[in-house]
Amino acid sequence: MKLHSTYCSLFLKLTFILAFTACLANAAVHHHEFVIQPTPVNRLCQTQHVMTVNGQFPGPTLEVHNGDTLIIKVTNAGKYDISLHWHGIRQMRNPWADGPEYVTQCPMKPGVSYTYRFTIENQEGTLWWHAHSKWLRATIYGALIIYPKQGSSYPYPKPKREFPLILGEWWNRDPMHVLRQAKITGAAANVSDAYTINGQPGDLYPCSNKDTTIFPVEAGETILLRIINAALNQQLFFSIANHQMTVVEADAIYTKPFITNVVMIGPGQTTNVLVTANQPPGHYYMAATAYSSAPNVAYDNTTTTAILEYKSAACKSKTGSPMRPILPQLPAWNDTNTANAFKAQFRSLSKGRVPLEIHENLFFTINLGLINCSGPSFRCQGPNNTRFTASMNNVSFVFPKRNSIMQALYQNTPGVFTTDFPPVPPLQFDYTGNVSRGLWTPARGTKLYKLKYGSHVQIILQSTNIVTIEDHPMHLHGYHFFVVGSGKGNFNPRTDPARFNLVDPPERNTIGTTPGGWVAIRFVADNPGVWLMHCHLDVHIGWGLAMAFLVENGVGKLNSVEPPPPQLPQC
Ligand SMILES: *[C@@H]1O[C@H](CO)[C@@H](O)[C@H](O)[C@H]1NC(C)=O
Ligand SMILES: *[C@@H]1O[C@H](CO)[C@@H](O)[C@H](O)[C@H]1NC(C)=O
Ligand SMILES: *[C@@H]1O[C@H](CO)[C@@H](O)[C@H](O)[C@H]1NC(C)=O
Ligand SMILES: *[C@@H]1O[C@H](CO)[C@@H](O)[C@H](O)[C@H]1NC(C)=O
Ligand SMILES: *[C@@H]1O[C@H](CO)[C@@H](O)[C@H](O)[C@H]1NC(C)=O
Ligand SMILES: *[C@@H]1O[C@H](CO)[C@@H](O)[C@H](O)[C@H]1NC(C)=O
Ligand SMILES: *[C@@H]1O[C@H](CO)[C@@H](O)[C@H](O)[C@H]1NC(C)=O
Ligand SMILES: [Cu+2]
Repeated sequence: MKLHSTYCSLFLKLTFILAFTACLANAAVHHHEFVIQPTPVNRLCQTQHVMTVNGQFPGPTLEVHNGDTLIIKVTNAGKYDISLHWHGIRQMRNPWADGPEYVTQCPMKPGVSYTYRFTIENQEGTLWWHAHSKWLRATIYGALIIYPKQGSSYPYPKPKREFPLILGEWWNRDPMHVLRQAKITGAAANVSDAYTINGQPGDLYPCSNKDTTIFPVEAGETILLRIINAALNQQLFFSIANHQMTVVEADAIYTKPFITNVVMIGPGQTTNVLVTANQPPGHYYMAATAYSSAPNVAYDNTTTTAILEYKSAACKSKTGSPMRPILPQLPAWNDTNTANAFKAQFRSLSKGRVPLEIHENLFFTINLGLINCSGPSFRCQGPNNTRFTASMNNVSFVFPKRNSIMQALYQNTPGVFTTDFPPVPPLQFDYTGNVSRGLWTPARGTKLYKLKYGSHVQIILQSTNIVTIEDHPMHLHGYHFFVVGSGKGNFNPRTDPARFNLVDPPERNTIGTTPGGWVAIRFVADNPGVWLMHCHLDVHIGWGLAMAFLVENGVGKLNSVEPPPPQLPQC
């Protein structure tokens, strides 16, 4: 037994060295410089001064191969504290490069630079990067495309062309001002004035027509759209007039291909689709509009468009009849059935790695909430003189202010966080029923949940009817998780697990809680560090809809968090 394991570990080490050498032969190191700076951007007939990277909106697209290393020097030449997050990158043993402010690093103050260094390990597909400070990600985001390792290819026919298609949200104000107003009033922040595709609202908005994003195709060819939802606060439906889409990948994991007329995508998620230009040459609108799962909640009801343009039809006017593009039919804003049916089609292409034996059986309620307000009335503009809040398991997450959790952990600084996040709700109630008003106000805290290295974790994310039911796109940093099941109403631990898909469940980094229902996820805690889990609607994370895991080190250096890089920003 002993001999065998020594042999195995020797063998593993050898394979590791061989693989590592092979990697070195092929892997590239990409250097980038990002300067955060105020930039005038003209949209909807007016100019806003918003923060961008290098003056670009959306920001630069990063293109790498699986196995490559990125070294990105970020300089904050703006007026707000900021940090950047490489959304979906696993950052194995390297939480220092993950980015959420006050969690894995202190933000960069104006004038400060910080260099993010990380290597892509066994991930390929579409991810993205964005600011992880306040509402700065409204304008600070870009695509992060990971091609297969040099010499390997996609598990689907190579498309003729590829395009990032980034959905976003635009305010006729500096988004930081919109956030500030909401922080003062306690009410929900103003909804956006437009949605955008690659930064452009499109033909249905004023003063936008001449800049509408165009996706050129040759008749007959198949293209790949790398759809990213970078919107701050809104799930979106996306369709292309007269063209079907074949979903092949989501959140940088290949899926079993399936055909659809509509994609529903939550903030934080990515979805790759193949589109074949098999229609009469012409111009076809690609459009996105809100999927708003909460009844009675204000949302931006506008529609953004781009144009799929057959090259042979390019010279003809896109507006003059009969060439005016056709609009696709989009689902109604509240079409939860279509959203759920779309989500239900995802299957992972590879199978067999789902953890079957569970060591940590967690149950997290995802709650909005209200705080009864006694201050001046301008600060109590939530429903019936309240302020909005949100929580998981009744803990409204408070981001530290004087240190980051990772830095406090590494330096053994007490008083920054505790590790008593509850594994189950402190109180059981009819989660999706009529929740008594007395239960709507959560406690506050910077509470983490500790996980042993390598433990098998299952979490039931249960949406509740506190204030309203809603689809919350829950994002876990540092991991991909298997989505093994979902359903309506309250999770039933006796009957629901029997229906779990443990064969080929999709793997994601962001999944919506079924509105008025639950979703079950599993992962192996093989990445030590502090990893935030939160709702990717920024309006909700600001109210405290977050928690963090502290995944302990395993045995030996290769299973432990790396030492912090030089020049980590200080708070
Ligand atoms: C929010 O919307 C209200 C009503 O339309 C408007 O009066 C206010 O100026 C807006 N605030 C911001 C910060 O955009
Ligand atoms: C969108 O909302 C605005 C104001 O909330 C309303 O006036 C308008 O009719 C709505 N438009 C559509 C297409 O529903
Ligand atoms: C969706 O909203 C419309 C009003 O905009 C309403 O008539 C319809 O009943 C709603 N559908 C569902 C499924 O709630
Ligand atoms: C506000 O108060 C009214 C009247 O008591 C009640 O009908 C309504 O449900 C309350 N709204 C919230 C969100 O508590
Ligand atoms: C919810 O419960 C409260 C009392 O706890 C009651 O006043 C109210 O009518 C109930 N609402 C519904 C829709 O059942
Ligand atoms: C807040 O006020 C409501 C009545 O408006 C009451 O039902 C509830 O218990 C109060 N919550 C707290 C935490 O005081
Ligand atoms: C949350 O905690 C607060 C404060 O301890 C308590 O008043 C409230 O009833 C709790 N609600 C739930 C849903 O556990
Ligand atoms: Cu949310």
